[in-house]
Amino acid sequence: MADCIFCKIAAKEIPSTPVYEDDTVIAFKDLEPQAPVHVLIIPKKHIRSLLGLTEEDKAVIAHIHVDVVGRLARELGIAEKGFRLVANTGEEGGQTVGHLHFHLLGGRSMAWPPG
Ligand code: DGP
Repeated sequence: MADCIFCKIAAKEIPSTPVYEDDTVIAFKDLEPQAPVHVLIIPKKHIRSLLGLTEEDKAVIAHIHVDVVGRLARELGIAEKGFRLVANTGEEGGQTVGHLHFHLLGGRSMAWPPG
């Protein structure tokens, strides 16, 4: 999608610090980290949010959860103590970038409820 910043990151049109990439997914460091480890995991395909998912997206969403999250958590050293995976959705959910992304946060104790 032309004006989507995360599509541009996936296409390498703007720089990022990738920590994982394959044919359908890229993960990169968040520009405004909220924890010692804070990466964003995105499908390369433009999907506006969790509410934009269709049947054809099941494979990439499963891939992210089954293969990518655990692998990254282990590689980034946050698997043992634990981490948080968040998909802010819509205005009241705190979503500011309209391309589906999962925040993987760790390296400190997380509070609940979130702000
Ligand atoms: P959310 O508020 O859930 O939509 O999260 C968007 C996140 O994206 C926020 O933590 C900051 C991050 N972000 C925004 N623009 C960029 C960018 O150009 N590069 C990187 N690496 N992260 C970005």
